[in-house]
Amino acid sequence: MDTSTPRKVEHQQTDRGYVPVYATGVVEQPWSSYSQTDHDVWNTLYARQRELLPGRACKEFLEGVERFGLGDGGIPKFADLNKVLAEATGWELVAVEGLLPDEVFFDHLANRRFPVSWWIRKPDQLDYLSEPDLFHDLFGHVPLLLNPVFADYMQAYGRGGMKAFAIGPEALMNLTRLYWYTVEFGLINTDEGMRIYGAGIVSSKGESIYCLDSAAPNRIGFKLERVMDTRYRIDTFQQTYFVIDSFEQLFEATHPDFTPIYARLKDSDAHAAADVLESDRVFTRGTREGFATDADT
Ligand code: HBI
Ligand code: FE
Repeated sequence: MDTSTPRKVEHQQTDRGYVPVYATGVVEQPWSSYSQTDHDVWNTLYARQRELLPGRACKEFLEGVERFGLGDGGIPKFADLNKVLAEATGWELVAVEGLLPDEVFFDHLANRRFPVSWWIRKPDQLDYLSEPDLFHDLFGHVPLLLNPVFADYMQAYGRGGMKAFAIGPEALMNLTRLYWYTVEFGLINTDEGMRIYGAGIVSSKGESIYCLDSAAPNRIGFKLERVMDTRYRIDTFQQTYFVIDSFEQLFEATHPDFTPIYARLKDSDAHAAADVLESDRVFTRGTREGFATDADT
């Protein structure tokens, strides 16, 4: 494990605003240095979401939370979680300082390593912070890595990211939108009804409620090119949620070569986050109540 002190290489405009980005960033989880306040923040956020998510999050996510024992009290040790994860799907958590350059991030995913920020937010940041912290990454992203199909999707996404990075910034933007509308803010249809699987939602109390209960946002059936060609917002709840029918559908969407798709999308004006198209499979057309009207990302 490269534990060299990560250098802040620059501040980078990312999908969470303008945040420091680290060259490599892989460090040891400094578990013994967490304060009681840090453990209390984890326990508070965990208890809040554990109370809220049954009936909202998909069962695969809730099963993952239980299998990891994320609620056993205090911040979990990555080494303990990695024993469970390695055996289940061959993934490994690596502790990082924070957001990584896209190509570094993709390389981790392509090699079944998931970067998890080692630090946790402060008590006065319970409801919003600009960068992904330990709770967002660990509670939000890691439970689904126990699901073999979703784990395969995440690796395929990383491989796709490496290719998109080599093609250029427009391809990368298309792929970042795919991550945003699935891994971060995705919904899934189940026999019990629409459920959440996106990490950005399950790690947020407000959006865990809003994404299913509010009449304001659209909920539209997932289609790869539609998602890749749709802008998003980083500063508000989502204006559109895309809904998959299964994780198999998501994984199969990554099978074709994306190069011709990038070529088709290169000259098209991306759709606004709130748009609904004639060709959309519309589950709910939002009222747009409270929507910001300034430009999307
Ligand atoms: N780095 N550590 C970390 N975690 C992320 O979620 C992350 C990242 N770098 C880039 C990135 N996400 C986004 O560009 C994704 O949309 C690819
Ligand atoms: Fe995330």
